[in-house]
Formats: sequence, C-alpha cells, structure tokens
Amino acid sequence: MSLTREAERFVDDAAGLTRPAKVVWCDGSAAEYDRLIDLMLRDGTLLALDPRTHPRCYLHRSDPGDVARTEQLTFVCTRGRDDAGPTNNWMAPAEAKATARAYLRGSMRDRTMHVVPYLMGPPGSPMSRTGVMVTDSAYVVASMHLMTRVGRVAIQHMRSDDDFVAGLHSLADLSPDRRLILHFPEDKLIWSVGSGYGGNALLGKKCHALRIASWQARREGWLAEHMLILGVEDPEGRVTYLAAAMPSASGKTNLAMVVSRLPGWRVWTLGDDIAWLWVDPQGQLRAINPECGFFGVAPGTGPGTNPHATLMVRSNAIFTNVALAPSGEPWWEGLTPEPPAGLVDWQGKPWRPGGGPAAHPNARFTVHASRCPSIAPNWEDPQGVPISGLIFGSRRSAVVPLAFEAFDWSHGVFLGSAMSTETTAAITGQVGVVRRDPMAMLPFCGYNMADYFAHWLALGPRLATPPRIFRVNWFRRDADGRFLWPGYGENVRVLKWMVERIRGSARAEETPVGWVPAPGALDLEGADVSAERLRRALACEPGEWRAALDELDGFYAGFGPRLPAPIRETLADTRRRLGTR
Ligand code: SAT
Ligand code: MN
Repeated sequence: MSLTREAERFVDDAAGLTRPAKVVWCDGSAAEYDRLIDLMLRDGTLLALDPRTHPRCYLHRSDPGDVARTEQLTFVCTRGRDDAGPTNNWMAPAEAKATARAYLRGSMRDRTMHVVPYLMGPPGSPMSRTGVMVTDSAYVVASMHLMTRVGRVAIQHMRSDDDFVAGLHSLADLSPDRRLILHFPEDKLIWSVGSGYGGNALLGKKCHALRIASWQARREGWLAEHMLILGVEDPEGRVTYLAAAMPSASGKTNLAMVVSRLPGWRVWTLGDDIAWLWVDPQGQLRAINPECGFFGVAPGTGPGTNPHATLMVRSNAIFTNVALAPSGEPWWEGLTPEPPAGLVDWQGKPWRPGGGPAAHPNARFTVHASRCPSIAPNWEDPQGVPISGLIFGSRRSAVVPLAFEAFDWSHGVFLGSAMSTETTAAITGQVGVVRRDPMAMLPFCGYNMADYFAHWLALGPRLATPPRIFRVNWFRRDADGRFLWPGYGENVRVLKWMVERIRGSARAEETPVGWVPAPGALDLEGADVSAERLRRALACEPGEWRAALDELDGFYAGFGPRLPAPIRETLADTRRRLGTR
C-alpha cells in the first residue's frame, strides 16, 4: 500500500539529504518485526535473553553517551520566538534546519532508511492522528512496532484525513555535539539527529504525541497531555476513569498498573504516559491513549512495586541498558533484593557490588500494551473513555501534601501550573534538583506555556461537569528523610478517596491550598501507616507554602503580560488565604 503523494515527497527529500544505501517501506507485520530482530541479533544491536525464562526478549546496550532525553538539545522552532515561550529552547526554523542539515547530509550512507507510517490512537478513532517517520535505526523501527500502530492501518487513516506529521530521524554519528531534536509545529515536522534514545528518537512519542500534538490541540480545542489513563473499579463493578500527569520517572507506570490493596477495588490500565483529551458534544471530557505500548523505567520495578509490569516484561520485550545475569536473564536494581552473582552491567562490563548501579538508572523496557495483565478491556475504544478526575502529581520531599483537591476548574489549572518537581535520571543533567514543571509538561509543551495555561482555563466552561482536579505527592519525607507515605499499592487508597469525592461521598477539610482528606476519610484498613504519619503527610504548612509561592511568582514573571489573569489572581487569593505569618 503506497503513501499519499505528500508523504512520498517527504521521504524522497529525506533520502536526497541523507543518501541511504537502501530505502525500505515498513508494513508493520509480525514478519517484519522478526526480520528486524534477526538483523539486530546478527549485527550485535540486540542480545537474545534466556528464551526459557524470557521468550522473545532482547537486550539493547545504547551508546553510553545516549541514555536519556537531552532537553538542552531539544528545540521548538516556531517562526516567532514568543510562540515557543520562555520555557522552550528556541531556534529560528531556517537556522535550525541549516545546522541540522550539516549533520544529516549523507548520514545514512551505507545504511538502510526505514520508512515508518504510524498511527497514534486507536484505529477508527476520530481523535487518532498519523505520522510518517524515516530512520536509519532498526532499534527505533522495532520500538515503533511496539509503541505505535505501524503500516497499513496508518496509511488507511492517513488517506482518509489527508494529514500527517513528518519525522526525519538519523543516528548520524551519535555525537552529543552533533545532536539536535527539532520541532517545527507550523510545518508538522520533526527532525531528530544524533540520538537513538526513546524520547529523542521514537518520534511518535514525545515529539509528535506531545510537542506537535499540543500545538495542534490548542488550535483545535483539545489537549495533548503527559498523562496516564486508568479506570478504578469499585466493589459494585462501577468504573471511574482518571488521568494523571506526572514528570518522567516519577511513578506513572506504577500508578497506571497499580494492584489494589483494598478488597473489592481494582485498577484498569489504559495508558501510562500520554493522553489526548477532548470535550464531546455532551460536554463530557474523554480521553484516548495515542500509544499502544509502554516504554517504562526498569530500575525500581519489581514484584513489590509493580507486579503487573514485572510479569508483562517476561516475554516479547526489548530492554535497554539493563544488567545481564550469566543465565541470560535481565536484571536491574529493585527487581530482586539481591543481585544474581556474575552480573555484567549495562555497558557489558563485569559488575561488583558497591561499584555503582548495575543497570543504568534510566534503563527501560519496551513492551506492547496488550501484554499488561491489567490492560482495560476497552483500552482501544475509538470513542475513548469519559474522564471524571484529573490528577497532577510531582516528586517533592517537602511542602506538597500527599493528596488534595482543587476548589474548582480554574483553581485546578492553577495547581497544575504551579507544579515543581525533583529531577530524575530520565533527563541528562543533575538528579534531585527542584525545578518548575507545570502539568509535568515543561519538556513537552510545543508552544508558549502562558498560552497553554490560557487554553486549559478556556476548556473549563465547555465542560458540562468539569472533572475534579487533584494534586498528589507520594514523595513527602519526614525529618529523617523517610517517606511519610508507603506509596505503590497503597496509592489505591488515595484513588478510592478521589472516586468518592467525585461521587460526593468522601469527606474533606478546607485548607488554603485546597480540600485535603478529612481525618478518617482515607481508607487505611489493613495499611501500615500511623494516623500521625498520615496527618504529617497531609499537612499544609503556611510558612513553607508562602516561600514556595514567592518562587512561583518569579517563574510566572517570566511570561510577562502573556500570563492569564486568572492564574495571577488565583496566586493572589492563595496568598491571602495563607495569611502573612
Ligand atoms: O522521554 S521518554 O519517552 O524517553 C521517557 C520519559 O522521559 O518520559
Ligand atoms: Mn513520559
């Protein structure tokens, strides 16, 4: 099946620039996936893991300088600088292309260029979108097979709506000095050169489904968000759908697949990273997951923290930068309490206890969503699922309570805009420093974030019953540095409270920052949490908040007059409620 003429022209131009030895058109078939895997096993890009314990599982060791997203090399290249806004790196489109062209010229010489038509979203959904990416990385193609719908289904969709995002990807020489991740939202175009890492290279993911899609979503009145989607089923079998935004490597995959500790309650998974949300004709917010796979952080994933993920990566998974046991089984910190003897680390070197982590802290697994034991039966419904609650979560050792609820839609948007978080290994740079991360979209919003806040605010009045908006922080610590809340499976208690708030039955207490669960309102039956520790996890300390809001004020100042007035006013209201001392 051939591409549209416009897509073919893009492919020809890309080939003219990069000069591949061969061009291969991908059809998305299982046979094609097998061929790619074979090829990579032969050229050493992949190692086969133990086929008895991990059938059809492979290990990829990346270039050691290419293990995470490189935000400093990621640019939004709008014609006007202000359209990218103060939180994005910006380059003028002509300059960006001229610089990248030098890295791309002839970069696929002696290599195959794979042409990958892909669909983001369930087949047949009016919300789904297509892309065509070209790449010289077989690893990227195989990963796209797991994460997106490749081939015929994409081409059919592309023909029916005559629209696609074009993506040019080349590993080139993998040098960080000649690496650029460029977005041209006005042209629905992505150029990525010099990295084979997930978010930099699987162009359907952050580049398309968040940066370009967020730009389109603003024009067209919907939302492209860095959110998981889950369904909470109560003991009567009623399912309530929630979407939750959290920064990279901060527990989205774990929450999306959480195994309930509460009898009768269970959680269904619909997505773990990206949600596209829109208002239906009845004024109901709905969501689809544009992806069909998971690209999750391996370290910290184990039977205690994420039993479903631990099971789902036992077959048909590609691992990147995990450690390897002599048995041919993959290993990472947190998988088992004790490392197996004779491990080699993520770079293939013999590993000794005390010699640093065996797996890279941002080591990943890539697996198709259908392998997840908790995948919702309706996860591919073209009409998506109705969303009754939105959650903003971040990683803060202080200030932010475990859980609270916004007063209304615009207060919720303010809470999202006010998020900050401690950085993780998912991005190159220092780990553990607090930075602003509104709606967990700092690295992914494809336009001026002030306009993004305005877009969120404008959505509220279009909603018949706006979803409740919640703020969570699983990561608050006591003075000794210990987490106040056990997290993981216990987080379902917080989800239950949210569902009961949505239904109007759970109690909450008003604080200056929002509604916090009232004493006794969080179901602690069977939990190992003292009432005192929970009280501290939920406490709102006015002094801490006042300081945090001063810092927030400085961040908002960067947007100048473009910052929507309701955001500024909600900040002023919050300060008034907190008092002056
Ligand atoms: O950007 S990735 O998709 O590689 C993972 C993440 O950081 O969320
Ligand atoms: Mn993510």
